[in-house]
Amino acid sequence: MSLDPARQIGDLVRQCQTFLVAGHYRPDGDVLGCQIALGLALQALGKSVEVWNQDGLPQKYSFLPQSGLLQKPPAAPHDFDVVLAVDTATYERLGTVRERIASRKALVNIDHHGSNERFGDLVWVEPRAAASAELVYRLLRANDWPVTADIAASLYVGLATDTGSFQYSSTTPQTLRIAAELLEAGADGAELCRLSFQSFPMRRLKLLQQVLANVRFRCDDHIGSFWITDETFRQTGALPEDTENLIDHVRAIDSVVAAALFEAGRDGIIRISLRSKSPKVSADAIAAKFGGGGHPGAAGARIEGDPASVETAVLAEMENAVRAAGL
Ligand SMILES: [Mn+2]
Repeated sequence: MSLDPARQIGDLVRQCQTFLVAGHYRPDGDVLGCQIALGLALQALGKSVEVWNQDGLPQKYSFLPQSGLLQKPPAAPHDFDVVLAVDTATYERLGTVRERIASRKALVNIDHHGSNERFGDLVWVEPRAAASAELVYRLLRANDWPVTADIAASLYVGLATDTGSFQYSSTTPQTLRIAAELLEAGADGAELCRLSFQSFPMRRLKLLQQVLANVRFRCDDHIGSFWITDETFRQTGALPEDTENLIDHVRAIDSVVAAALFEAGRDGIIRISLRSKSPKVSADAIAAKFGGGGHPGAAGARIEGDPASVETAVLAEMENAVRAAGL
């Protein structure tokens, strides 16, 4: 007999006192919304809570209510009863947060990535959820924990950003029902979308100008790709956090089926972001060939190697996938 994971996690929370809410580095709206919402919910239950992300809070998301709750991990390791990892497909993706956990009695893994490695003592992975925010919402509801207006706003941002404003095929009736309940709980949908999608710093436009001037198409314009390098950041004054969703401008071209962003870092690692618009082309299957993962519509990988060879190999896999789909 398997218990409802939301109830199981609830039982564990009721028995424990000190918590860490952790999430993946290079944070996006979903992981940040989930981390803050869970942190607020645990605080409301009278628990002692830390909310840590290796990269801290990106400036772009400082509008999230009570966002100061989310901190970079401190230098000295802490002891916890429970570590909750949200929206994090592999334990490695917690980054430096891992080193600041001196001890933990239990590790809980709440996520919606199909590629999740199922690490931890209590694992709740639902690839059909459009965002981890759906799972966090269900966790709160299943245990009758209050969904305050601030919690609702955080989770709404998670849903809206991971679904591209409810456009992607990951959006289900349940996604929209949860979104509706979050609005009823006090989230201001229009305002949160304005802050998430209509409030970019000017430097991101400079980045976009440079990116758009350098997009390359192949395979009958079904594949679009571009590079971002240190040089790009230097010339535009943009920050790594400004690259979130840039790839959507390439994805949005009618002929494009699959899009790739290549990012060369100082560490010799090439970070690739992949998007697919066709149910016949799985971005996560392509990413998996390079040790990465994600969702059918959006995935990524980190590859060590020479930039030109990595680009050639990834584009070849994308072309195979597009051709195999008969496109
Ligand atoms: Mn997510």
